[in-house]
Amino acid sequence: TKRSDVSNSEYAKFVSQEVPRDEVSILNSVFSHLAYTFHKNPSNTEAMDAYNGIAFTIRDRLLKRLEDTDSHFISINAKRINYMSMEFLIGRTFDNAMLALGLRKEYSAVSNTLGFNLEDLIDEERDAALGNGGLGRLAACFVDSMACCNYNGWGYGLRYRYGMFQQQIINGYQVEAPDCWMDNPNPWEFPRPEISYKVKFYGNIAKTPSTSSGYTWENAVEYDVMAFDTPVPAFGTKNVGNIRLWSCKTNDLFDLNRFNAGDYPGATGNMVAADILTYVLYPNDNQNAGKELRLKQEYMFVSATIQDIIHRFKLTGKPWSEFHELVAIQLNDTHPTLGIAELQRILVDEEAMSWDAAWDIVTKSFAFTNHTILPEALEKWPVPMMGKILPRHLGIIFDINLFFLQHVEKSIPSEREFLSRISIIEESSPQQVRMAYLAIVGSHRVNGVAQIHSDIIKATIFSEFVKVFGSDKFVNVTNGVTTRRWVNQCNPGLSALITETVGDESWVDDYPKAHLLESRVNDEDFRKRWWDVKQANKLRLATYIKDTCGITVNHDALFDIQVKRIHEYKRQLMNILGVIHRYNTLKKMTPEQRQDQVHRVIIFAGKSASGYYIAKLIIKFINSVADVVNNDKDIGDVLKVVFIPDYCVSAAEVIVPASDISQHISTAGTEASGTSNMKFVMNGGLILGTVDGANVEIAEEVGDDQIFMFGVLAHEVDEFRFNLRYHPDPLDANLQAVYDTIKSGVFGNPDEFNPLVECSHGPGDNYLVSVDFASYLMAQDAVDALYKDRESWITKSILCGSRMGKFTSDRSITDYAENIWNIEPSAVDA
Ligand code: CJB
Repeated sequence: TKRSDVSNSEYAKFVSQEVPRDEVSILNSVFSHLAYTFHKNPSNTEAMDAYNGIAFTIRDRLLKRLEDTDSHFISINAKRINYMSMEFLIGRTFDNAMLALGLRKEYSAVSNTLGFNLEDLIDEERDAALGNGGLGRLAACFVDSMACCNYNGWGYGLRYRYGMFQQQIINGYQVEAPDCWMDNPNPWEFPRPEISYKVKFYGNIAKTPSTSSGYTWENAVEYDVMAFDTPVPAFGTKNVGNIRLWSCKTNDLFDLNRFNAGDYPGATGNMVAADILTYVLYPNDNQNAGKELRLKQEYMFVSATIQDIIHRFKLTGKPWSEFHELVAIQLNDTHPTLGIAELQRILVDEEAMSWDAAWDIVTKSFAFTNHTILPEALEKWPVPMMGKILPRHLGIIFDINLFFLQHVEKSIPSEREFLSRISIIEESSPQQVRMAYLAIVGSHRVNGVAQIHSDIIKATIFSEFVKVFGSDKFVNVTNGVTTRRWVNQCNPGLSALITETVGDESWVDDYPKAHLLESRVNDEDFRKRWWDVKQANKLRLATYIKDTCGITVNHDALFDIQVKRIHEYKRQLMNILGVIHRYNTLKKMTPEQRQDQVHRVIIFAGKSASGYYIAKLIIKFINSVADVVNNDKDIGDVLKVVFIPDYCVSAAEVIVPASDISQHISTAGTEASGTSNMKFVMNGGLILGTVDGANVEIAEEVGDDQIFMFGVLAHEVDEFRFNLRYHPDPLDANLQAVYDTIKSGVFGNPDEFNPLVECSHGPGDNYLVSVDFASYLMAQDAVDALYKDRESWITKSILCGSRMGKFTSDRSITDYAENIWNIEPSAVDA
């Protein structure tokens, strides 16, 4: 008998055992980790140790499921989705994992036995904040849904040593501090040193007629890149997902010669250079900074990922012609677009394939998701920079472009102008590689993230490509959010109500079932409990606000929330100008009249990119207004303004369930989708929004009359911008009064805030704040009026909450699977 046969059969016996689920076994496994992983016993176990000890037992379970899932999909030769994203905004994993495993109660009892409250242990976990905002959170929701829906899907990304910066508010200003999230042990990842690839930069291209492609990439600098796997717990199935994150290895980079010569810092020079590659997440949302280090990060990420995909494919023993039947690669925005050139390079340079055969494989495998039309976000890389760092890829991109333009010339008689408009290479000085164009040309499908956005990209930024490729290549997949985290985990009160109504927990992975709530809209007892759940969530948020900002707010007031990245197009500025209008109006009233008004707490949170001057000034302005309003004795509890610092996933889990109204007020046509709008409504909050992104589809689902919509429409925006520039209307009197208040100096030095005045009216008002201001205030009045009528408010809240079935990310993933990936689900147990 060969040794491997014996151990294989013993191993098969071992893994086929179920891991015990009773409290005593769980406690013993926790003791084992405390003692042998962390060198602790119950008497010297602190909260952090207890969290780690428990989390490592969950990790064991997840790893077993990951192993089972992997073996299952390998055994059936399943196609795999490779979701490539530079960002995964995961947040915390602990609570989510316990719920997914169905062991929360047991773990709660085990925590008590150790002398801790489970809720406190949950707060010990640091967020994995490897993303900026919506795009990164979408990727995390999608990996959750791929696993829960039993698809063979993996996320691929980068393991940043420092995630999204921590935001402190000092004297009202945003101050950034590093997010050292790796300082503590991370139970949710495990290193895979054996999975490592070489990634090359720089060097030159030699013509080598002896090789199949005729080119060799020489004299490059090489780094080793290594995998870390993060299993993704899935609810209602034994499948688990995986996010494979890459990090640079530094072990071979120590320079012994310099070390022996006494140059100790010099000896580590290469190690530092390698490490820096994955040091930091660029904190830009909807903005492209164009930095060389970012280009290197992107390439390191795509090169390791494509090599890993090819490695796995080769293990199947299938011919290259079947590659696209086993591999789907989804580009989450343009950041991983170099993957197209990388796969083409490997196929023609290293696998000796003809250009056309390789290109056929590439275009059948890749698909591309666009998330924005903002010009400043569309990635372009200067040709000289790319030529220096990735000389072979630049050559390949030029060839892709040449063949593409030749094809266009042949198929549609075109003028030079047309060709230069659709060229992947922009003829500027210096020339630039337009990454979105490369992504379109190299993919078989391109999708926007909400219907209005998909329509807009076809009609505007990509319209020429619709002429070339036809309309069918461009599809819509409306975003969604995972109901596991965004209802079940973050809102236990609501979750219990839905479970009771549906009869079991099946709604958690079949969210359309929440429509059953509607049948209880006239049930008095149910209505009262619905209201009480909201009040309890508001109390929880009020406590969080007290703890983080020191401000006392009354949870009986209407909670009006706008939390998202701070960006001009999202118009937090319009919100705070509206707050000043409210303040002015209240000041003019008698104390009795004031007390009669709807009491409001206006809550903001969100980070600004560190180099974004106007967004940072908006944060300071909100805090300056808050200082005045909150300390005005005349105003008291009638109006409070709060800026919660350091918005992140775990903060959102407290904030989202507590809204009465949330604001999604981007200039029409600018917000591709939005996903927090979905989360708020699922949690029984109403929305005040513009006719933009997914607001439009939410209105379709819940009913136009259920949500508060206002503002100009997307197709009117250009004309309004033109008029602001050349034929401005007189300024709205309310807005003028708001400016007068700012200029009076009540909120501090008016000169400091003058740039905000200038960019909210006249020719500087690119996002049409002055145009929408009057209709915004009217919509706010309608919100007040309805809130006074509590019964109507509760009715709307129930109806909206029950009609959100469409917006689960399970539906989005099923759309991708059916319309883009051509892939079937398969459960491990089946
Ligand atoms: N988005 O978060 C980002 N970052 C970007 O750089 C570009 C777009 C957002 O993506 C979300 C997911 O698709 C959208 O819901 C959101 O509208 C968009 O701004």
